[in-house]
Amino acid sequence: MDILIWKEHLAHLPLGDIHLYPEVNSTNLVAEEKIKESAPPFSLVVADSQTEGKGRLGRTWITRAGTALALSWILYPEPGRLQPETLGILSGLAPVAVAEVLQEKYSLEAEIKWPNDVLIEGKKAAGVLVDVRWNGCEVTDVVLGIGVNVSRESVPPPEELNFPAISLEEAAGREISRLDLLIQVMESLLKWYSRLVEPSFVQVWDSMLAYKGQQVKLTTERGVRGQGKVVGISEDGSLVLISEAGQETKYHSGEIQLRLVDRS
Ligand code: BT5
Repeated sequence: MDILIWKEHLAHLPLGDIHLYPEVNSTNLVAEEKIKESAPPFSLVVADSQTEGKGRLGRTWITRAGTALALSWILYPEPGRLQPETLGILSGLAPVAVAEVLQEKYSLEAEIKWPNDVLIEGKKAAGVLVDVRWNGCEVTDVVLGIGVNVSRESVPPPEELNFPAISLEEAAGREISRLDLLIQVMESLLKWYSRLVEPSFVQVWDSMLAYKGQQVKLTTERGVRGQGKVVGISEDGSLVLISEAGQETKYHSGEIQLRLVDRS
């Protein structure tokens, strides 16, 4: 990653400060530091590699130098824009932005495994970590962390994975510029952030949903939370499943993991 060249190419985007690093512990942790130092809205932290990349629920995200995108975007939602009930929508922002870029710019059949993994050919190509801070009922700041596997070397060995993974270059069968991808993802994030509370956002998220009509199981660390056929995303960003008895239930993302039920 040539920091000067990357910075120059990102300069036209309506972002806050842009911080690019060869290596950090986690771009989300660096972004939290930047918030404490009063980073302006839409500031961006990007790293070529992470030594302690964070996944959800204390898991680890592996980012090897020169192979992937690891970025964190700082948002300060204006008061009243996101309530606790609509916060689920925010978890769709990054996957929708990334999946749209992959579909439109790279002709990849990207899908979203609710709440926020991006799959290609049923394997994980990108993961998203949303860190939110509250003051009472108001969201004060959000760090949207996105990791995308770009070159084949970005994919960790199978023993390090809890779900099959893939890189964009493997799926596309060609080289992909990480800088171009970063610019496209930021453009898409900016577009969808401005439309987050419009019904069209959830419709697009729903149209990208993986496993529609298939049986899935939702689990937490404490066991199975629910099971049923995937119906879609509801207007608050929750996942709707239908049971065999025809009962529809909504699930909020929180600590949930989704897995396809193997009926063979
Ligand atoms: C995620 O967690 O998918 C969220 C990943 C977010 C990473 C970004 S990178 C920039 C920003 N800064 C950070 O520190 N984090 C964010 P989760 O669903 O919990 O998946 C984590 C699990 O995926 C791990 O336990 C591994 O099994 C697997 N994994 C680790 N690295 C991977 C990779 N590069 N590709 C695919 N799977 C991976």
